[in-house]
Amino acid sequence: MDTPAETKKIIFSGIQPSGTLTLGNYIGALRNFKLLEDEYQCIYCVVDMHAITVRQDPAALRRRCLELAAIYIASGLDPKKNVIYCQSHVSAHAELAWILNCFTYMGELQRMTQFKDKAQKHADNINAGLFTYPTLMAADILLYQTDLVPIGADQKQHLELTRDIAQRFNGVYGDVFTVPEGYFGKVGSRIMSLQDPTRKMSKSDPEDTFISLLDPPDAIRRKVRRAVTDSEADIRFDPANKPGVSNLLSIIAALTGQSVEEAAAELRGQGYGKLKDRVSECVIETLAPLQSEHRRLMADKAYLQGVLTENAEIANRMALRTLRKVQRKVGFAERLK
Ligand code: ATP
Ligand code: LTN
Repeated sequence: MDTPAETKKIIFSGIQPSGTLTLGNYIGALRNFKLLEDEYQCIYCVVDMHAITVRQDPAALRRRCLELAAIYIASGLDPKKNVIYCQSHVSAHAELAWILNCFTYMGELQRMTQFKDKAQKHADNINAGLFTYPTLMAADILLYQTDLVPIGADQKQHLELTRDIAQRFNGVYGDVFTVPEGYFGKVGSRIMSLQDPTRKMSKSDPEDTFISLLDPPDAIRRKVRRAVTDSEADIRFDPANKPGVSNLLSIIAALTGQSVEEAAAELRGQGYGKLKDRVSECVIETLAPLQSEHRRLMADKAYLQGVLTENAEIANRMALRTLRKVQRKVGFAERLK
């Protein structure tokens, strides 16, 4: 693939290699990545620089970067049509992030709920990277003149901030950045933890709170069977009063294409055991082809490394166009080469 055609609109999204992806990542983000593959030029990034805002084991992080690239491909994304690469391989991300830091207010960053959550979870390591995480995310998106960003509901606030930064910068220097829109799936844009259905499912939480995309069928059945519900026996979608049951219904709806009401109607009167069996069945069926393709890809690391290298070159060419323009606009000394 050459530098992508200029006529197509751009999609950009990223996932952190901070653990094995969860069913929440899949339903909220990954499965939407493929929907617009033909209409848009899609760029999917392994955001390893974001991942180190929380302490990572180096060997595990390196392995998970390849694992995530394999998951992107196993979910059906063709690496010849989609630009799949690692954030740290394209230095323009860090360079633009610095400039955008100078266009972002402390007060804006202090309001970010992800920062507040993570600062609480990692009270011993509230580093500056965790605080400025959203300006790096803004750089990721704005570097590629992105039109659309498929993400889960938890990232809406970061996307709003990205739009504000872009508009602020454009207000000073003219139309430098495309102002991106979010793309949220109709159901499942916030899948909740199996153990605490008032919190979102997260890949860096304890094992029994999430279903991993690579969990074998027996682990999926076990985790779903232990999922927290409530003391009634009524199967209905009511997130405020029945968060656990509603979460399970959202999973079924997202994976079958049914509405949550249809999923509830089909199971009405059958008890939570049957509801859970249905969830496990849908999840196992959805993940089986992804898992076997992932296994096949992980056995060929040279291929994965080749994909990442080639695509980083394409991403780099695209990103530099924006970065050079931004550097000129803010008044950095001219480069002769
Ligand atoms: P971490 O726990 O390390 O912060 P995470 O599981 O929250 O990670 P990210 O890599 O931050 O995952 O997110 C990747 C994508 O998945 C984002 O678009 C995010 O909005 C989406 N996502 C994450 N968790 C959920 C969830 N529980 N439900 C729906 N979408 C989700
Ligand atoms: N911040 C996101 C991951 C992320 C991202 C991005 C998503 C980093 N850069 C650019 C979309 C576009 C998260 O924590 N889920």
